Amino acid sequence: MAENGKSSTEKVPAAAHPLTENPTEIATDINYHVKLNTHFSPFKFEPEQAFFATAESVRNSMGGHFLYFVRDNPKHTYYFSMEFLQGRALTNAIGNLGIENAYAEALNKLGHELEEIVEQVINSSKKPVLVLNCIILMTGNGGLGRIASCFLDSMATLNLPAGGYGLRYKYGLFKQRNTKQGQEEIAEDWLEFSPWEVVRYDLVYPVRFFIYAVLYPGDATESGKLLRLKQQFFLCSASLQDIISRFKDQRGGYTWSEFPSKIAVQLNDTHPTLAIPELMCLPMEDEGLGWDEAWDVTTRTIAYTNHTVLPEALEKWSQPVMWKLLPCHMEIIEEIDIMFLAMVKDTRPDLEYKLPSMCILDHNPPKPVVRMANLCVVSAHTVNGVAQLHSYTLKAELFVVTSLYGPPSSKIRLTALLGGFGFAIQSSFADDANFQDEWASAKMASKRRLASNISCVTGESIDPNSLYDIQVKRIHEYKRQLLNILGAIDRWYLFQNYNVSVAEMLIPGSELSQHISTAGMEASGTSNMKFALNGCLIIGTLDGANVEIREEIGEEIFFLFGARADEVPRLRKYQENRLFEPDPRFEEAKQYIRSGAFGSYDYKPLLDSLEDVIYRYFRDRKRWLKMSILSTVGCGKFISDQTIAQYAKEIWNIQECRVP
Ligand code: F58
Repeated sequence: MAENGKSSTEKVPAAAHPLTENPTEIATDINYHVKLNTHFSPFKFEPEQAFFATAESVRNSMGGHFLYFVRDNPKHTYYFSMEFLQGRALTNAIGNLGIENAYAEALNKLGHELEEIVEQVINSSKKPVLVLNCIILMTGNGGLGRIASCFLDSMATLNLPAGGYGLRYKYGLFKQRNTKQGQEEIAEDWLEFSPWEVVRYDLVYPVRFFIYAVLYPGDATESGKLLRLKQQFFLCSASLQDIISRFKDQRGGYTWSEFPSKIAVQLNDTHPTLAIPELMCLPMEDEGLGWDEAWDVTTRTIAYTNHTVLPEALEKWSQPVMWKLLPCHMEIIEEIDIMFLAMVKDTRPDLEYKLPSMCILDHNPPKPVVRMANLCVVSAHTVNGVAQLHSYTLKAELFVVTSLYGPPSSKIRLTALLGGFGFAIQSSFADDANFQDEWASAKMASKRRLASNISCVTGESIDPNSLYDIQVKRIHEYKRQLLNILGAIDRWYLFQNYNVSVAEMLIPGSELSQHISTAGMEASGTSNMKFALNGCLIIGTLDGANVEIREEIGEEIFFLFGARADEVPRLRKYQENRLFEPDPRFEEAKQYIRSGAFGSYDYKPLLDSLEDVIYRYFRDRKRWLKMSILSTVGCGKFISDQTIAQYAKEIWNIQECRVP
């Protein structure tokens, strides 16, 4: 409470800067920012200055939205993520506010084109990739970070009192340049002059660690690992202190027991797991809260999303390192583990044999570790996977014992959307000749845009009438990019620096895309939804969200590939016992690659069995267009707005807070 007995939030004005859609007023406002911004001289009005002034103008008209949330004091959700993979913030903001035309007209009056101005933005999501014949291999990160940004957009679209907490890395992953000698890595100074940052100098919280220069410090060395742990703790501690301080600031005072009815925290994977012991620690240390009350507050506040079932990808931290850096938190974690073990022994002795894999602290020498996913599963009120198959696997195989804690975990599907057509269409349009023509010309326009960009980046020209077959993924063995490369190596292009902006061009411009991970390995996959939603047909395995996409759009418009999850163990055994004979062309292709003589060899037969069908379909233009339209129509359920609406209702229990 503020000193005068009124809560500080009551002093907040209703809105900062009213949103105008009048181009003349907008032009005046942009001019005002040109004159007053702190980065450039007021006498220059080149695209770069115009970009900043436009961004500042848009930013100011958004400010009022936050203030309504503060004034009405509804329950809030905070999304904790070590990664946010943003796209073009200006395009996004203008689009979401529905003021594209007004800003385009205003900029026109000032002698600029909106399309050119938005290109000025420093793309904050530059991720290194290599495209080999439009197979994009991302050595950086993928769906997890992108989904975090899509979710923030959807929270805004749905007027939810919700936001994200992340780190302000000085450098992004790195800019990539592919040369004949290999990959060159260049520091990405993405923060230089960001018009979107608002610094709050009065909000300062003490966190002991202060080093957070880069996203993903190398983890080959102990010091790199330590830095990552410090970053994680920094995110959790500073964010929770900020949340707690806002909570205490609310009208009418506070009691700790009502914290979970005011605040929901969602952990994006295990990277922010330290929020669990920190949310116990802060009120116990600062306000003398007892263990039981702190545990109750924590478990009713925190929910966790798991993004992988691969054991090697489940985060583990060395116990000695944690004891050294965070002794109080380790004491708390140890206590939680003891509680968990006792609970299983008391209530489910039949599951005791599972405890060695389910408990939080793995004491086995030589490397005693803390299993972060287990800590999340034990402490969170809800755990969710990211696709039906993935959630099922989590429940059935990885975290069996969690069902002790309330309702079965993993009930939410998680999806992403970016770029694309955005028409409201129905399946009845799929056979309509006029609609098919419009569809074909929209696809052709996207293909031309992509071709022109590829030509700028690589100097290669691509015939827009050819079939654009594209695969975009983080590099991982289970995603089987290699399989695709084997069939594509003689048709290769170099397309570097894959990022959200490139995706916005690439995905709408594609017609066929590969999602062929070994069934049972991919938690969900997100680009599969983006491609399908953009009328691109999928070659895919029955893995992750492919299963649901195929269900939604219809099996006849999904090119099924490979074995089912339940067949994979048998095939692996076969392979181990040398009973499995791969297609001889597979071996041949591998040998050929080893020989280093790519150019003259014909790789086409390798994928012929599959491609024959595809080319036959592609040549039948009407059939292909119908399938493409039906693919988009069927993808409604994968739009992140819908996912977030479901999270808001089923996990966070928050309501829409409409800005008048
Ligand atoms: C991805 N994970 C999953 N991780 O692989 C994909 O199946 C899922 O659809 C997607 O999350 C969204 O749920 C992912 O992108 C990472 O980027 C890790 C970050 C930390 C280091 C290791 C990769």
